[in-house]
Amino acid sequence: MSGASRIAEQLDAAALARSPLARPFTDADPDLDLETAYAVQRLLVRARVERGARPIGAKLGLTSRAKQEQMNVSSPLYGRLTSDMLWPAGVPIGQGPFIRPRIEPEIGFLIGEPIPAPASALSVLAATTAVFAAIEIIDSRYSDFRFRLADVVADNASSAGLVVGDRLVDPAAAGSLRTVGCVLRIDGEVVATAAGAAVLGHPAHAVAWLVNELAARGESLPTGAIVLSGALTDAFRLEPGSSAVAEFDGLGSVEAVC
Ligand code: OOG
Ligand code: MG
Repeated sequence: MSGASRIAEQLDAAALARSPLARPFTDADPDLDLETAYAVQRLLVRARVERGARPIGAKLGLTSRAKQEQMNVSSPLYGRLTSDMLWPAGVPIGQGPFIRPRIEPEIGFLIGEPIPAPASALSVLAATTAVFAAIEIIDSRYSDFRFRLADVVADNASSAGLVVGDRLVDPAAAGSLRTVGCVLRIDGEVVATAAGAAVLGHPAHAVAWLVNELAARGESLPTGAIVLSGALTDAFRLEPGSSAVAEFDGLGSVEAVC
């Protein structure tokens, strides 16, 4: 069995059992490389597809300074989203399939046409059918979210779930995503605020980074893909019985209820 298959098997089993791995792989293998880690992601998606899910898009992670500082990892990364990760807005998620979930406010993109590489924020916006408010639910298959870059890439960038707002906004009508304001409330209390520029200067720039990274690995975003451009703020633990609302200027709001 290759290194990637062995790692994928352990991560998949940890997710299914809701039982985190005690140590990240780089503790024993500090040389674990990013290509192996991205190969692990592909195997994890394959396992989900074999269980009936379908790929729906991708997510950026660690695209904001807030998140990089929170996780002590200084490089962006991406992961893959599948249909079994979608949760309806406002409907209690309960424990769901998660170990210790956290929520993040994000700006979502619905991709309407192929984006050639090298991509830019402008070419991404030109190919985007709609932008929308989203809450990403992240979870780590490593105990206490302790990992280095290669570990978290292998763990599909902590992908676990997403809740999507009900307003699809034409990017031309959305105003500048650089200055769009975001307010995150948990149980009514404002816990964080940010602007779109928190995400690599402009959320569309983060999507362009993703397109270019995928192209370097011979991949591309299919038409109809959903892309989460990365958290604007820290991630927050969502306790059972509580509600998180992310509100964005011009994009409306979205609620995740635990
Ligand atoms: C990695 C995933 C981070 C984001 O939006 O920054 C992420 C993690 O913090 O576990 O999804
Ligand atoms: Mg995220």
